[in-house]
Amino acid sequence: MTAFTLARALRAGDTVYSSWCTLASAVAAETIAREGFPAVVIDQQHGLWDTAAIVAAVGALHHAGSTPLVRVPVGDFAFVSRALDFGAEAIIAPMINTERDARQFAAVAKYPPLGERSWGPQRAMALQGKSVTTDYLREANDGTLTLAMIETPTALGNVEAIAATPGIDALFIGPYDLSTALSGGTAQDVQAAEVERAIDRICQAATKAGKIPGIYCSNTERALVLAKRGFRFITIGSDLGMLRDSAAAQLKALKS
Ligand code: 3PY
Ligand code: MG
Repeated sequence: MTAFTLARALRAGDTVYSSWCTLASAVAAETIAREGFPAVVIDQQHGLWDTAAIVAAVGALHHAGSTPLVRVPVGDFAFVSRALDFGAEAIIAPMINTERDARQFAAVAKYPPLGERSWGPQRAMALQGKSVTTDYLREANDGTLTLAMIETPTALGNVEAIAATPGIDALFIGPYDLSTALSGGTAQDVQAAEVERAIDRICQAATKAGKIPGIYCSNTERALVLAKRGFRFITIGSDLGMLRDSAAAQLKALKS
């Protein structure tokens, strides 16, 4: 049973590698978790998830002993509290460009006095085996995580203010949007020099503010490199990518 274990590990300074799911399949997410991933992101921004599938996947991940995170669509602050109520223990919010965006995000994710999250975590409490409301209330602000995505030049310019915002626990880099924007829409090179400089700058800003630096990676080699550069919450690939790569490898082997 995961009772705020991701937040505890990251706040203690651990490095955590997470999987990432887009396929709207609770069974696929659970299968990945049962291989031992301590955390799995349910991507509602670009993934195929509807609400019922998210509820099922959050439950399945808890039962598999892995922490469910949800990435909400851009600006969908109402879904932040809903996903936490469903039992997600961390929320990734894309395109957090300003301190105002960061404050709005923190407000819906954290209970008073830090924010104004509305009360109603019955499903989250059930998944954690909690029956006393004040037990959840006392632990939730620290036990759940807000990851603000830094993935535009505007966000880069405001990164220190976003990192300093109370209630924001982590900065999470979207390297593909960042490289698209920094190249003026001409490239998707997440290792271009200016992207690499931005990545290190964001990592430093998070660390300096006492926040967790996080980033999306497309493969394990890159994940290990970025862990050495200071990142502590690192997501790798996606369920769709794993399926495609595995099918391609099988077909290649059959033809050779
Ligand atoms: C990006 O690279 O822009 C992302 O949002 C990663 O999912
Ligand atoms: Mg993005």
